[in-house]
Amino acid sequence: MSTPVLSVPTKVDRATQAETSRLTPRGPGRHTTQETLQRVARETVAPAKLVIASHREPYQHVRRDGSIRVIRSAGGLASALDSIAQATGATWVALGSGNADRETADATGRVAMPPDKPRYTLQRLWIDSDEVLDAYRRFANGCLWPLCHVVYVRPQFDRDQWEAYREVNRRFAEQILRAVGDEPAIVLLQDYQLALAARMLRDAKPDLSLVLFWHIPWPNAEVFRILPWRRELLDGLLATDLIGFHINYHGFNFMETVARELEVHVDRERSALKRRGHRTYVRSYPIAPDALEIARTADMPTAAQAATSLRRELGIGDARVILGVDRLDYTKGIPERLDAFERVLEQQLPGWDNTVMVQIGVPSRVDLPDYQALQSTVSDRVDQINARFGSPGSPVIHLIIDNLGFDELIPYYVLGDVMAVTSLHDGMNLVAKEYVAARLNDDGVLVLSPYAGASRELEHAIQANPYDIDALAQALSRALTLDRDAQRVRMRALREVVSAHNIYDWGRAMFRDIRRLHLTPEVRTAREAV
Ligand code: GDG
Repeated sequence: MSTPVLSVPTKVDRATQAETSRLTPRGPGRHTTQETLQRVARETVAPAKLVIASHREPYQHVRRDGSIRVIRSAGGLASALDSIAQATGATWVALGSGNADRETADATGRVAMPPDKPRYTLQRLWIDSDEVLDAYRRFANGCLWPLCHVVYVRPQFDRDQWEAYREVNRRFAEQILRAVGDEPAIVLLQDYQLALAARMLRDAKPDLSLVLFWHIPWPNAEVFRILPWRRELLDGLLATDLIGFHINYHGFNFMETVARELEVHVDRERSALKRRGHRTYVRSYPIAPDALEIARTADMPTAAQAATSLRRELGIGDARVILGVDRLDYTKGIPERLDAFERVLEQQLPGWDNTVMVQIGVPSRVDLPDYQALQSTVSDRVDQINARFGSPGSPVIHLIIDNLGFDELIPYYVLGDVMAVTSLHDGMNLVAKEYVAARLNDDGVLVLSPYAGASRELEHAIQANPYDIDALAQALSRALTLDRDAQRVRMRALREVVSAHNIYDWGRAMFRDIRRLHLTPEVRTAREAV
């Protein structure tokens, strides 16, 4: 699943295929298990050390009602990285964020994880100044996030925030170096919060193998060039040996941006950038959920029962359900989705009758004004549309602002007849793939924005431009009226795609490339010695 120029085929994992055949259709090949990923990671890393670094920690300690609980970070990405860390005895550096994090770690912030069966070290990092921490977050989420997403929300350029961002990256680099010591090591950096750390690490310890995965889009060079500190940021990223994106297009944009801003040799043959003798490979690794785990949960009788209870609790009887599940983020196109549904209702487009929308909005970045504004816009629009088309006690849109557990979320996927993913821009969008993974009966329809990375793989979704409200309304209407046979044809094709790659393939492909591109520490060291 690794592209662009090099496509790396992986072997069929036969044991898993047998197990998955009932719950997931036979995709074009294979399914990596957690164990396979762990083996590949171990083989790749040994005898070096592995350090993972991310903004968010995999486990938080939280004190509530007098007792301390461990909360595991939700989602497939956290669990894949957790398996890698466990298999390799890694050190994972992340910001401490739980209110009982300090008292549960040792004096240097180290704590053994997972709590019940310790296999690796979580190295918590404390940034003592709230001001620096806040400014770092604001730079990441108020500048880099809108800049990379091209959603016409003006990025905030603030020198103090940039400096705080650099400072927090420096603190990450320091902690990583401490974890590495004198040993050869591979460092896996996660995302746009850590763009500068690689350069600091490379300067301090040139023999490190540095890999970074960028989870959000990379815009085109023309958009990126407004960032006042673009050269330093790009220089930071070019200290990596390998940088991964979800789709080729983001990688191409990145290469183009670097070529415009810095003196580099663009090696299209290898899909790499060479600068001052150092080569950075650019690859795509489309992320995916654990489709089997989702299918297993959706297959449990409790999921169907929960979906039925939801119908009762929401009072929606046998109405068709258009579902939305998103962090409350302006990149997700939630107001556009509401506008399109309103148009379906006002124009009485086919399928309008006996249809409701259920929108789950997970609160996010609530300290930033753009996010507060979005939450009010969404609530106000829902109220307006309900006042126009609903009746007391039976709204046409149910807005649920909550952070649900994984087991609570799956019944919504079972409930949704139409899933609307209308991102204005999105690195991948896991929700689209999770919905497909949960549709065991091959029914249901996915309406998908072409600006989500997922649209590259999910070609059998009904795709519609979320900026074009009429087109989106037409797409919803079409989805609502698609007959069962047509649903089945599309959903089967989608399910083959989603079951062909899972989150473990994502990690495995990266480790394979580390080996195949000769990026492991011992090979790097041998090469440099020649
Ligand atoms: C970034 C990029 C890229 C949703 N509601 C609840 C909940 N979720 C889970 C979903 C899904 C995840 O959150 C959301 O992932 P997305 O990919 O859709 O979006 P971002 O959060 O913006 O993620 C994105 C991703 O990174 C991975 O690289 O795909 O493009 O923007 O897994 O299931 N989880 C829980 N409760 C909820 O209420 N527990």
